[in-house]
Amino acid sequence: CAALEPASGLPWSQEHATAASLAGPPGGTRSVVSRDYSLITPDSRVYTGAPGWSKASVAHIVSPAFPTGAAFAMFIAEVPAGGTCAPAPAGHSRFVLSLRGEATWKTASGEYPGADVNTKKDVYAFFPAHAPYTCEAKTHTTLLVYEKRYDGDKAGDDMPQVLSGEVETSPLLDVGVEVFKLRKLLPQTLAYDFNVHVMDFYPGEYLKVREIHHNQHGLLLLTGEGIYRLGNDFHPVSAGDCIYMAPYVPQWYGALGTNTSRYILYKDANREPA
Ligand code: UGY
Ligand code: MN
Repeated sequence: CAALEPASGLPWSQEHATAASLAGPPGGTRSVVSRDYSLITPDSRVYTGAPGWSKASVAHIVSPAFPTGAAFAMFIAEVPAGGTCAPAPAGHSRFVLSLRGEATWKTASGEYPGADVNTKKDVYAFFPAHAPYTCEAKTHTTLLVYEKRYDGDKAGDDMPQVLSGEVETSPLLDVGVEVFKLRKLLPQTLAYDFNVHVMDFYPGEYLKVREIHHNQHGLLLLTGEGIYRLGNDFHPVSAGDCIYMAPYVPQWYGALGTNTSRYILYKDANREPA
């Protein structure tokens, strides 16, 4: 079936893999999957066609298939020029961050006038579960995608909206005792049942709080390198690495190297622990 043909072109993540780890010993990888977290480095990613997407290939990083389940999905999609995306599964919201390339997103039949979105590198977009849309790549685009079945129970009449913006122009937020720079890309209101954080650390900076919390995370390290603590394990990490954190897994990051570490993460929010 044509829709399941893999994309042409070198996946973004395998460009990282060439430098980071494909040159290492055969069979060696920093990737690890444990009961309550996974670290998936670029050399371990497996791309496949995805139903309803044309020309595209996706690497699933987080999904309900994780041994202890996951409340959301995270994947990286490679969509060559002219390729199209399927919408999120029925009842699911979708957040995308463009890692490179350009794409247009149109909501169905003008139902949400003015809500059409163009994505290019570092532009993000959010599509609520009730707003169907189509997507076409103008140039080869690489997308980080988060999807979650929408829990509207607490939202009342406050409906989530189609949103988009640029990471860099999204405002910096107060971080209390912490030192990293923090952006939250979605509104902190009951209409939204998760948020997406972007966090920047200069080399030598680290999380003051050795976090343990009920919320799940799906993280992509966009730039830099450092040490990620997951449970009792300390992992060297570098740009391109992805991490899933299950509820209550101890977590901590220390930035090393010479470049700013920037990571993006999914965090369920605005609901009681379920
Ligand atoms: O908001 C958070 O839970 C975030 N600070 N966690 C993390 O960076 N691992
Ligand atoms: Mn956290």
